Amino acid sequence: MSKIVSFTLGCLLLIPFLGVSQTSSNYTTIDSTDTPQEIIRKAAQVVPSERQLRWQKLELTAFFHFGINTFTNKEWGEGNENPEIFNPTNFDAEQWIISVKNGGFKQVILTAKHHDGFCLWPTKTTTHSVAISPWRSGKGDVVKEVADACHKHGIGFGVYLSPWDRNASCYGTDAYNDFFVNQLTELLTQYGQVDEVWFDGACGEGPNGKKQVYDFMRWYALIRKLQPQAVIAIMAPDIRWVGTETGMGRETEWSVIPTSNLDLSAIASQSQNNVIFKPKTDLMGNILGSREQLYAANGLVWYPAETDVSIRPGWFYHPEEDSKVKTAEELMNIYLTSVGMNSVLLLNIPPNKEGLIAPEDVQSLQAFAQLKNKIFSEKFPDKSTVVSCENGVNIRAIADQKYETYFTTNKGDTTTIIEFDSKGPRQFNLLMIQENIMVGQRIEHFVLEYFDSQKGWMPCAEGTTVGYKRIIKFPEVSASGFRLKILSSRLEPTISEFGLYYWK
Ligand code: FUL
Repeated sequence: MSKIVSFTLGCLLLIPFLGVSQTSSNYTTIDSTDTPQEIIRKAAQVVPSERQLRWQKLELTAFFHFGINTFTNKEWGEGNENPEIFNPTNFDAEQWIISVKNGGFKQVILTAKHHDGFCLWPTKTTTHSVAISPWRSGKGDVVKEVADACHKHGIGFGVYLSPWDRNASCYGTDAYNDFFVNQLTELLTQYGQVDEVWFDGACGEGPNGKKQVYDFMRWYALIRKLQPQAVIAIMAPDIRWVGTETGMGRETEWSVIPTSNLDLSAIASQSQNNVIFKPKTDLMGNILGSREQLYAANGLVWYPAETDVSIRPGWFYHPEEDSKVKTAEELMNIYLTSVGMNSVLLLNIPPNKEGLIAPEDVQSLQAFAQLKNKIFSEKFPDKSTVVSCENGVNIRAIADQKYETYFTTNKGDTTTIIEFDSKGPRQFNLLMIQENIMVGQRIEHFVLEYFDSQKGWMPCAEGTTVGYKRIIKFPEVSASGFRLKILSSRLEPTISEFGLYYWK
């Protein structure tokens, strides 16, 4: 019988530091001789690359859909719009960046070119750009001003460059790949550090339209060479689309998913820093990385989800949607179903015709930040909580507010129970758990219980995967005893942070 370790969280200064160094890889191959147990063990040790980890920790990123559509009041341009209609009257990139920064957002992505082909920077590749617009007499550069504002305010900067281009005459021919590489090169060499490059999969050409074979591998190699720290998202190797545009993630969200039809030997011959493949696999299913799915794979890769959604019904600004901006409460619910479901939120906030984030959106972002801070500032367990655990080390780390330090079970134990006694009733309706993904994603099933003096231990929240962050909203309970039961894991589970909160 293992010894029960029990103490209050008061003496936090004595916490031993359990540091982690990243030595493992963000992919692994599966050999034909691997047993199911061996495959699961391998999956539990796949970790994010450094650039994936940095991105995951951002939690909140913002999208700016801005361009010719802002002036035609459309969602998809035709590609034949007159650049003279692009004329923001009061353009202020710093106002965009300050607005999202005040909302708690850490990185932004600008639509440097949407499907209509209009470029927000004075590119040498086409005349269809800001350079022949009346804005700043053709001397303006939206990409530069947004990039400069990001760098000034310590916000990550990313670019969206639409592969589908309805304006470029070479679209549909081999020459388009050169054209695209030239556009990418300009974006990646003229504006300082770029932290994310976003390739949209959308193409509305239809069966009789132009057919373009994109040279993705060439594009990825170029990005790795010019901006090695940048994550490449969506039609890309580092980050996948979650599969919805509503802000809804998956209940069971594994960041390690199977790969198939891939030349894994080519991948294995490179270091993880140079991995430039795009997993060919179904990304729309309810569960992408179950045990059964892993057994059938020839490789496993860390490929985390990004949840993109707009603060308004459309991606671009439309004045008639000013009254439909999502409220702070709606944004909070989206936070719970995106970041709280092991994903990063990419929230679109479209600037208006003036070239500003509209007051409705600014107000909503600010109210969201206030609400979020209010909910998560009252933390439990706190100094007076008694915590006990049967089998594990470093239990105090779950409340030290340091992601890198973590609790884990004794070798070979894939389940555990952690008990909390608040010495008096406390009311909660939110559960937050973080695994230390720097050693892998492992937890498969957990339940939170509270102690009822009449009925004994009663469940109040239950979940499957945790990953970087899992938040569950449950009907409020008031109790002084709580316990977290980890019922199943792929390897010794870890917990970096744990908390119960109350959203009134
Ligand atoms: C889609 C595009 O077609 C939309 O216009 C928008 O850019 C969205 C983020 O991705 O695929």
